[in-house]
Amino acid sequence: MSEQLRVGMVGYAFMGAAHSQAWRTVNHFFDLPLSARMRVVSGRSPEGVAAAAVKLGWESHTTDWRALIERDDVDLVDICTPGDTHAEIALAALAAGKHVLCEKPLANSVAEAREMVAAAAAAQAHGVRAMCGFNYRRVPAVALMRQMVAAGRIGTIRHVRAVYLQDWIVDPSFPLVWRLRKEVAGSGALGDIGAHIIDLTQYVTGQSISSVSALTETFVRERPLPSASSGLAASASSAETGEVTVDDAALFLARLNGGAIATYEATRFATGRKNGLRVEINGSLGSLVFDFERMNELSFYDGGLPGDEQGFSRILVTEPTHPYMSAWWPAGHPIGYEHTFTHEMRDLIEAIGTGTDPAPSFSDALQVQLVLDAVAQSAETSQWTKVEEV
Ligand code: 4PW
Repeated sequence: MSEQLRVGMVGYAFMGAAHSQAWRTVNHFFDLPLSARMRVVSGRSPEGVAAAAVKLGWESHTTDWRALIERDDVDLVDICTPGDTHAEIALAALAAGKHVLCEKPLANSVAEAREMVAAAAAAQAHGVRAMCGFNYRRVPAVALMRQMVAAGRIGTIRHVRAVYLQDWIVDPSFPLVWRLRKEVAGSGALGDIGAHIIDLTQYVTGQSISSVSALTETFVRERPLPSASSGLAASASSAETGEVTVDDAALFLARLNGGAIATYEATRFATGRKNGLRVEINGSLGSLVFDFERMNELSFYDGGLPGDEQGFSRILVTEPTHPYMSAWWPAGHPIGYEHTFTHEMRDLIEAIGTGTDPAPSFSDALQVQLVLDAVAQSAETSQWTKVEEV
């Protein structure tokens, strides 16, 4: 029996459920230096958190996240709350000497993110680790894409084309849930889903976004107030309305510091697209394409093949030799969305257990925050905007 990593999770909605599944599963499939134990979950509603603890598999529950952090039997604090509370919870956890996993985007502002990076650096001196949860990095096909780019299989990168398309707020009567309020969410499609494709493309290419030219739009500016706010799934609403204070869509052009040029589109108004994350990279020797709707595949165009053999080929990323896949099923058996979180916990436990720094670090996540900030600024000023250095 390996040593335990005792987890306290704050928040139990969509992300909380995804993280719980991963904590429950990770040691049953991966051989790791530490064994995750789901000690306590916290949430604001006493009935809600009690029910969530039973349903999601937590040993105990509390309505007080500060008490959760103070507990001697908690080694790691997993933050699954809306963005407006990330900084406060992470700073308190790091000060208490707890490892931290924080959902993306890291914070609601660059200032908060900088404070979190400083706190993580100070805690690291005492062996405390901090990571931000960009789960799409952990899709095996995405990890393979990064390996192939690094191995030079598509040569020098010229173009990056990234979209993250959803449609859950197309209906103007959809209520004003927390994701549509700037003071809670920080931004709209930009930070919620744009942050994913920013992180993913930088991770895969090994290049950072250095400048952007952006536009954002809010198509529906007033929405009914929700009678019960429940993130993406809210349904019932009241007759009273409130102002939407975030972007519905964000589009931008970018230059990457390795010479590539890129386009990004993040929207919640792509009617018919439920969770359409697609990234295409064109290099001097070939191209790679990842589409989350076919997450167990990677498309590869090898320009080095004889002309009459050229064309996009489909790599089925289901072999034990592919990243993360040896832990799962025999060759040819696909995996799903939830596995990305299990892989996230795997990487984090491995790092903590071996005393190394997990990625993406808070500093990596601050860099994404700086891109988000530059995009918002560029949209506001209609000017090309440089991304500040970390
Ligand atoms: O992190 C993202 C969420 O905030 C998710 O991967 C998809 O977009 C689903 O909900 C939002």
